[in-house]
Amino acid sequence: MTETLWPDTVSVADATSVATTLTDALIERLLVMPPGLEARVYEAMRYSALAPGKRLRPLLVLAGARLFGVAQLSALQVAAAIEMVHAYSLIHDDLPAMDNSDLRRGRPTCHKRFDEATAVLAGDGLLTMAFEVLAHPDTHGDPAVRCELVSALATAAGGGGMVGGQMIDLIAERQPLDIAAITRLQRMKTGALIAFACEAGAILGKTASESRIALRGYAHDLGLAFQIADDLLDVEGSAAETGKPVGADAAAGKATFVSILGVERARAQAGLLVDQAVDHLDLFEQRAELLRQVARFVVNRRA
Ligand code: GRG
Repeated sequence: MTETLWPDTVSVADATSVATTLTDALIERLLVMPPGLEARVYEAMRYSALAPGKRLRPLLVLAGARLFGVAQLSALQVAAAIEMVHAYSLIHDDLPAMDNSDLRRGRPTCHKRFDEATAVLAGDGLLTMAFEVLAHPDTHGDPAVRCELVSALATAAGGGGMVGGQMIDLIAERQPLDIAAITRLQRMKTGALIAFACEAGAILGKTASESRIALRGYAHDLGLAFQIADDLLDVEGSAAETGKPVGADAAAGKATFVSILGVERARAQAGLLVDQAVDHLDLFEQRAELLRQVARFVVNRRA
């Protein structure tokens, strides 16, 4: 059971360390290198999915699953699947056709380390494998639960979620967006996947709607706070801290929360969102302390 992963009073750093070790071990196992020529795409998938990132989404899955006493393997399967989708999105986002970025997670991007075609395939491979993992009986004994997870992740990652948000983000380079449009874009681009991570434990635990609504509210505010923090890092952070180029949004002339609100108001808004996120967790009492700490970590992070 996930209860044994860490005590209620665990720090974000210690829980992240556990989440990273266990999720990466499972991804290593799922992405075992085949003997044939297709091994190259597996090498690229492993290169990106196992690169040092924060593993925020796996941490949210495990922390949420723990609230409902979900089996550890079930939660880890979902953690691995969502990190695969996240890694795919970063690989494709870095391609010359999109952000054309050379640095990710402190390393050369996938297309720089391999080549563009391999990077496209590595992203495709990770995206499709995520659904193979969710559909596997190890994820849950009940096929209806597996089906719900597949559907929820597809909705979060697809045209009405991350992919749609990325489309609007590309359009935003040539067309100014107001704050409402930027909020919608970010809720789709980054918020939807974070929301899936927060709700997955409730799906696995076949939980009553009140808990799910609370987690959805938490995720809604957390996702936006996360994005504002990301915008602030793009202005105030360094490549050494974030492991990716900074200043990219301003260079592309893209409107962000920070360019519209200014640094101080954006920071204040992120703080308000975190307070709101935390308020949604009251019904879980002390058991949600880690999720409260994660929300505070998200806005104070330097990477
Ligand atoms: C290509 C379909 C497609 C989507 C790309 C997520 C995304 C959409 C692009 C990433 C660009 C970006 C910097 C978005 C801002 C928020 C974000 C997702 C940052 C990266 O996530 P972290 O900070 O990364 O959790 P690590 O490396 O720590 O996992």
